[in-house]
Amino acid sequence: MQDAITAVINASDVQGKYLDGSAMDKLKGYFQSGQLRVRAATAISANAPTIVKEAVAKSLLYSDVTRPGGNMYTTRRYAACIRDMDYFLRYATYAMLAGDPSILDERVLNGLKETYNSLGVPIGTLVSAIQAMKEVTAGLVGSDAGKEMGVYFDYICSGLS
Ligand SMILES: CCC1=C(C)/C(=C/C2=NC(=C\c3[nH]c(/C=C4\NC(=O)[C@H](C)[C@H]4CC)c(C)c3CCC(=O)O)/C(CCC(=O)O)=C2C)NC1=O
Repeated sequence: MQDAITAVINASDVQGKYLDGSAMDKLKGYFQSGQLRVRAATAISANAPTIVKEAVAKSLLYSDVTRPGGNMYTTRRYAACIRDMDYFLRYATYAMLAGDPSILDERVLNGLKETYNSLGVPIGTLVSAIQAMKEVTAGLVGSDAGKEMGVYFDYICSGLS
């Protein structure tokens, strides 16, 4: 896994150079947003079950996916779906704290699309559930932190599409 600091340092190291102005600006931006990131992560971890529940209510409940024949039908599959939503929220929060999406590639997206396809998990429906979670999260943490979380929710969605 990489973070905003190692990303900048690795890029300079590859060229055998000290950090230049634009690398320093990237670091400055990251450090200045530190408080915002930590505050958002604190709020999200204290409210994770509520965020997931609201996102599911907004996007999945009472849709075809929860009816007989739907991929969320049966308690086991419903629970697997809620668990997946919580994974996405938790890993997006880690990536937001790190300021870098590499943890999503390594621990979430790797092989996931193939798994979903083989289990018949409808990816379009899943993507709208993640988008609903993005909105619910922004409502909780405010628009600046919400935008930052949005980067990583969108990253997950494009990794699945
Ligand atoms: C930390 C990284 C990580 C992720 C992301 C992950 C996802 C993941 N979700 C799975 C299943 C599943 N995922 C869903 C999810 C859904 N179905 C829907 O219709 C909805 C749209 C959606 C919820 C939003 C369902 C229903 C299953 C069970 C499918 C089945 O067994 O038939 C499976 C198959 C194995 C299992 O059932 O546990 C994996 C590996 N596992 C991991 O370790």
